[in-house]
Amino acid sequence: MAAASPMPLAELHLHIEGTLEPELIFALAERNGIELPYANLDELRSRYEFTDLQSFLDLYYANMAVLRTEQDFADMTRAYLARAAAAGVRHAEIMMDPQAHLSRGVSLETCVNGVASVLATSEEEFGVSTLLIAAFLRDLSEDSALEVLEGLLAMNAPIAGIGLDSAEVGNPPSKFTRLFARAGEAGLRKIAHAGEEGPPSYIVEALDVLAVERIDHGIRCMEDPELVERLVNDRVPLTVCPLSNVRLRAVDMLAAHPLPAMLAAGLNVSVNSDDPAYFGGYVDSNFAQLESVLGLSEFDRVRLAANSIRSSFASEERKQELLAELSG
Ligand code: ES4
Ligand code: ZN
Repeated sequence: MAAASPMPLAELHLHIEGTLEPELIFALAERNGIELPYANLDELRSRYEFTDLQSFLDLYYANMAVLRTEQDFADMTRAYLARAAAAGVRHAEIMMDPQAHLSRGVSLETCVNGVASVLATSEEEFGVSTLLIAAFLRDLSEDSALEVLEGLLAMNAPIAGIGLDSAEVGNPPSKFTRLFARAGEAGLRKIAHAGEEGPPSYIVEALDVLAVERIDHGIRCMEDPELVERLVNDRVPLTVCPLSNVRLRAVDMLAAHPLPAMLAAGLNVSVNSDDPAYFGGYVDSNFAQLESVLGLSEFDRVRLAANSIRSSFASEERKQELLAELSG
């Protein structure tokens, strides 16, 4: 008997550089003549134990050294789409970190075109409609972000929106007021990581100062009942990443994850994989572990999938198509 086809959903919180699997890191290092500081796969895998967000970011940025050519970015993107399609992902809004490549001497054209060339045919090739989101590193300056955004606009990069990621604490949303205003003028969608390690006030700032439409993570909203009420009333989407939160110790263990409380509060939450090559699994593994550890019901799973589709930036037509598939 064939395996049941997975539930259709949208993945809204995914860093393409976080899909770089250890095997591909070794293959690209070999192809590009790059010497890795690990003798073998097991030695690399032994580094995947994180104590907080920064300890992960250090390895995440270091491993990007193997991404040199358009082909490298394209191969990474193709591998993600194949894996995501198997997990039930039918629409993906994919973040990339251009500044993490520019700082290594890789041009905007190389990194953006490498990813975008594969996204252009993702629906035909993988059955996954896609959008590209340029994320900016909040531990760098706003001027750096503005310069890169202008570069993306000048090259007519096929981006649907901008995001804000990297080291959160000490880098509040208000640091990027001009960046988000400029993105708005350019007609781009706006999202930001907030309330992952940072306090609930960063979520408020992202909404009030940056006018974001969606919050990445947002789990720390649960510490502020007034904020929860606002997020529920305004149906603000929160793209939650359970395995990421456990691996980066934002929560102690999956059994203690706030997702069930967030659902019970009526928040518009979805389940996403964040950096699946680093956190122990793609979106299907996130769901499987939620089911086994938290006893997530069929009702909640369908609600989470519907939330992901409705909270996406896909066309109304595509949303209806996927919602019909979900209920069919
Ligand atoms: C990230 Cl989990 C997470 N948080 C913040 N920034 C990131 N970049 C890649 N993954
Ligand atoms: Zn993230």
